[in-house]
Amino acid sequence: MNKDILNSKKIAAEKAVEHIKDGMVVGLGTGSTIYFAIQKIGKYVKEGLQIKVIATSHQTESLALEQSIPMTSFAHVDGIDLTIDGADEVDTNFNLIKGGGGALLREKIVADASKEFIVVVDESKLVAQLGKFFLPVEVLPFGMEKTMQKLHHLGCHPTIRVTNNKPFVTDNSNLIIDCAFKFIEHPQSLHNQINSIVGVVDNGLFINMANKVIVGCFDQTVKVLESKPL
Ligand code: A5P
Repeated sequence: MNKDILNSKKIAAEKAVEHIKDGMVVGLGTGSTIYFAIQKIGKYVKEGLQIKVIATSHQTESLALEQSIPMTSFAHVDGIDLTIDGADEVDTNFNLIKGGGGALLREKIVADASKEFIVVVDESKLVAQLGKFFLPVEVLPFGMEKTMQKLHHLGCHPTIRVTNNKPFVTDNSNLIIDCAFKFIEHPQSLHNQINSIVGVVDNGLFINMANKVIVGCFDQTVKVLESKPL
């Protein structure tokens, strides 16, 4: 990955970590931006920060454990104070496409359970309209051919995500169908239409969920964007 992009991800992630306070339950997203947040949190934990973390993927869980960050689960906490996560696209209304790393379902569950949801991105992720990035949809393996046809009828080109010549399997033992829409005019209604297809578990549109977007710019400055009240 280009050095400027990596550094922009790093400064955005590290800025978000400044919002973590002692005693918090923190949700941690998945991906290359969150990697930098985990490294910074690990440093603070070693210096005495007292937090508990819920991870959105096995990948994030192992990275957090490598840093000796204390983990917890929904069985042990009532809710999450703050979640920090990346995104694949962010529009001007703070609607997101997520799931490029395949963790969208757990990411949405964690974001939904959070009092505050901060999104961290490099500036290339900011778009006027969502949809240039394919929309990831998590589906049950059973009947996925039928599910895929129904997604096609919504006006996209759907393809099953493949890694190393095998279908990509999520942490929930499901598959990901990447849907190329090119542009998404009405994110909320598309979200609802997709999730009403039998066989779909969830899709990567995160509507009205982010409270703050922290953007790492290529000139190495950081912008903190606050969501407008609804
Ligand atoms: C993981 O499933 C995704 O939702 C990521 O949050 C998203 O793809 C951003 O990833 P990067 O931080 O690697 O760009």
